[in-house]
Amino acid sequence: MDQFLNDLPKAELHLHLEGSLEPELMFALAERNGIKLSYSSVDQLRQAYDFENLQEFLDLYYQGAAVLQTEQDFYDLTWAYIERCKAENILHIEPFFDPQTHTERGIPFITVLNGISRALTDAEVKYGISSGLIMCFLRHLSEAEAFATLEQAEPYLDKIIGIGLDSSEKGHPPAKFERVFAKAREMGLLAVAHAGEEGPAQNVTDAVDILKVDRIDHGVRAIDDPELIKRLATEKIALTVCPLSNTRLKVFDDMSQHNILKMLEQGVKVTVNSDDPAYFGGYLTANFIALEKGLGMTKEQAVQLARNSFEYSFAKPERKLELL
Ligand code: ES4
Ligand code: ZN
Repeated sequence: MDQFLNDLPKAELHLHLEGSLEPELMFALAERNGIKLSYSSVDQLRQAYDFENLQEFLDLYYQGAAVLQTEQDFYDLTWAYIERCKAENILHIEPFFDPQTHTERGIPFITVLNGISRALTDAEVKYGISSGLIMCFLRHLSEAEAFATLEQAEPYLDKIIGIGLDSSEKGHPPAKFERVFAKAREMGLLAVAHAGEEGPAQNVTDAVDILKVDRIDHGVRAIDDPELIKRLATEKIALTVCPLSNTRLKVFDDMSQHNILKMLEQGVKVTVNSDDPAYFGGYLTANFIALEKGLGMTKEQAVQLARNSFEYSFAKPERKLELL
């Protein structure tokens, strides 16, 4: 079954590039850039990856991203993820990046974007892996800062297919970014948002109704609102669910408690994703394997989940036909 899940053709629709920064690469980049990390070894750093909630993770994740300085650093980060995609038969990707994490520390937006998009172009040329890059706003920062980020992206809209919303969900509801999302959609960008990860089902409803997103990231708390579950199913609003992330951040106590297959059986268009694989103990195949071991996912369910990842991707119609 493990080999079957690895070889199953898949797309990944919820992956933070900064969350694919493995400790080994973090140490190598720190060395290359003359930065001192507050951990003395890769092992010591890995031991710190023991989180009680989303915020504890985010604190380490933003700290780790500080080693990323040059365009080549962003290239190397993205390329390392693409090599994993190649190894796991991931044919299409829609990765996220958090420009504000970098521009806030003085790294130019274009340095970040050029490094990432050069790697994505190479992925297409060398491996035939198609992609669409999604720029996320940090929801703990202000609306004005999100607008400024959108403005920085404006000359490069050929390199970005959509916007997202991530970071601390509690205290930062979707409505805070209503106007930024409206502007981005006017500019022709697609939209997604993290909602219903740690926050309530209402955030999922609001992301759909107020931000008018094309897809929801996580969305697992939608289960608390049966009418919303029915609506997500009938309106085919897909959820990018991240099983290992949810157990590592204690959204669910144990994989046996996860609701992804329950939602699948209720007709919700759920997909499997790895979120921040360097921090949560596994890439996409590992997430599928965890669902088999923890929830008894069948081969047929795995095939349906992988199919959903193609169907609810933002790939161009002609590419979708090849993938499906
Ligand atoms: C994230 Cl798991 C998760 N949730 C919200 N924001 C994030 N950024 C990176 N990983
Ligand atoms: Zn995420």
